[in-house]
Amino acid sequence: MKEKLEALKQKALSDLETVKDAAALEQLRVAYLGKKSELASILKGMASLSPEERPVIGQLGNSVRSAIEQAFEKAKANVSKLETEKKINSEKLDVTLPSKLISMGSLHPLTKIQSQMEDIFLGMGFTIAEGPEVETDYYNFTALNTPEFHPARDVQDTFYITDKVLLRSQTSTVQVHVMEQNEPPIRIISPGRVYRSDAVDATHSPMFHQCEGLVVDKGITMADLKGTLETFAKAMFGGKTELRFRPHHFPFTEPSCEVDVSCFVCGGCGCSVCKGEGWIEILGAGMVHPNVLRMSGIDPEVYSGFAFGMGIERIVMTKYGISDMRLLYENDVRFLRQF
Ligand code: 2U9
Repeated sequence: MKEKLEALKQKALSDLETVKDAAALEQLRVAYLGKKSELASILKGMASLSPEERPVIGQLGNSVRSAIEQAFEKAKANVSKLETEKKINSEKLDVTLPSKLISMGSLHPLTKIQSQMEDIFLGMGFTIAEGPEVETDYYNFTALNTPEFHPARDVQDTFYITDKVLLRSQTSTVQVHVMEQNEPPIRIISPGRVYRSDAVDATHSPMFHQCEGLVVDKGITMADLKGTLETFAKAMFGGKTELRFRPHHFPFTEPSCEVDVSCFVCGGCGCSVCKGEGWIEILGAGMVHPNVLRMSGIDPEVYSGFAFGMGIERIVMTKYGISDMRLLYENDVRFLRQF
């Protein structure tokens, strides 16, 4: 029995030393240490031994078991190491391989210019005000000194949802809400989408973008308007830009003007961008009409203000030399990739 146990131990240790994977290791565990293993049956057969032999064989049996157990633990650690190495090798990653090309998007030119405008006005202490694109005719026209049947409603003809509800034709609607809800001082810009009942062509679209501005406080004059717009124009078109103010008429401002910048391409000598004029029209502006202030609950005897409005498409087209507005809405990546 002694020899049998010794032989069993030698065989188990040599098998465990060469085992390479977890499944084979489990088979060895069952074969050498399991309930139905040879060792178990030898130890069971000890009952038939003489009382002198029993403790000797018992002790030997136990030492064989613990030797096999120890060898098993060692083999287990070895197998786990081998399997980790195998996994690492099979999942090897070559970090030096060239990566898949990620195509980078870019901001739409309208978004780009709008955020440049926002940055410039934020830098001058303005805040950005937003409001709904669906409005009542009161906020779009009446509150802006353009009552029902006023001819100025025609030039801003828009899309009506009902008799009184429409798509805003200017973002001034937002500024009326701000005046109703806040005491001056007010210093806001309102960029956003506006709608007009216009047929599509190279310079018209039934939807376009505006950036309007409004300042209301005590003692605001045309000088504040000129200074603010000059700072804006220099930041937008370059430090050498000069402004030209031409008298104009808007129902919501009095006096009103249109504003041109000296051509940022030729500097004013005349070129194809300014069509030989030396000047490019960029916006309309004026001192807020006293009726407009009064209708929104601001006393024109105490406060005055200036306002301005510009079409973002127009600025984008002049800055980038785009001759057809439709390109801005077609989402052709060959066009958009250029910005
Ligand atoms: C309030 C009072 C007055 C906003 C102004 C203009 C002049 C203007 C046009 C530019 C090109 C519209 O997009 S466009 O067609 N806008 O010329 N807008 S003054 O005046 C306001 C705004 C809000 C309460």
